[in-house]
Amino acid sequence: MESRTDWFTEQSPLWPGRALSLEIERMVYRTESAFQVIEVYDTRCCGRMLALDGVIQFTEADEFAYQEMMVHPALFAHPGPESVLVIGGGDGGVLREVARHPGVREIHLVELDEQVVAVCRAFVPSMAAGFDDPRSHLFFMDGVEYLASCSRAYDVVIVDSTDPVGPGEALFQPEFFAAVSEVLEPGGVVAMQAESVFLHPQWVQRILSGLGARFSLCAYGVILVPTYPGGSIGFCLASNRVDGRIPIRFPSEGLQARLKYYTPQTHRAAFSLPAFAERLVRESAGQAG
Ligand code: SPM
Repeated sequence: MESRTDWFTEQSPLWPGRALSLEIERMVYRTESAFQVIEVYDTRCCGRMLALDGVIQFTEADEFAYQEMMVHPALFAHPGPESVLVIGGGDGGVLREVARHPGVREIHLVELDEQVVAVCRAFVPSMAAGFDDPRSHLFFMDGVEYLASCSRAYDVVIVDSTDPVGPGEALFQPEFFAAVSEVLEPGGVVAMQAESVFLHPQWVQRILSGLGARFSLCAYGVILVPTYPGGSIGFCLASNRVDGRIPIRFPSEGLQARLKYYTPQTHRAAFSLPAFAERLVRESAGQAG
């Protein structure tokens, strides 16, 4: 008897010669926005999944790892963040985590593609919870343009980008890092999606030296995410005053009980790197400026 199985296979020029495949139960939704192909699937092993231009952005099974670590290390390393800017992050996951911080008074999210927000609101309510928080304000525009016209500063800026091909490319340029530094309070912290040190060390180097040219403290950490290629992704914390590797505030008991990845221990541990990665970070710091 013949049985037919459908698989979603993720391929990208950023990781040539390898692919990640997930078995699909059904396609939930597919559309082509002005910027990209947006697809939502139900997978056999990892719940609902969002892909943009064929690249997995999250699955329900492990999205908490990325969202929590893109947010909580930056916010718990800062003495008292009240204003947060999220660039990208149209699926809402990062916003959801920021909204868990009672001390944060305003959260601005700048997303290029309004359709990503609409699709996640409609099909992935677990990710979209933060959109309805009264502290959240959404701006549908290019992040680079938003920064150019921005006349205020934020305590924390989080760059939750896609990969540096397609619409996300502009968010990995030196001009973008400079613009981010202009909208950050002097004691502020930047958290940036910083790719995999195993898969594309050249991009990691570029991000670190680019941020290093603007910020005196720049740290690279690793997040375990089984449904990203290579099973992990990096993030960078940059600041002129704050050492992002060290939590100086801690989740309340209630918040900690709801978190699935972040603890003060995983915060510190994320920055304990394998030797080759440590060397890469050191070399990148040497190239900054
Ligand atoms: N809020 C979730 C959005 C995810 N943004 C990052 C997606 C990166 C996908 N590619 C991973 C490639 C691994 N180097």
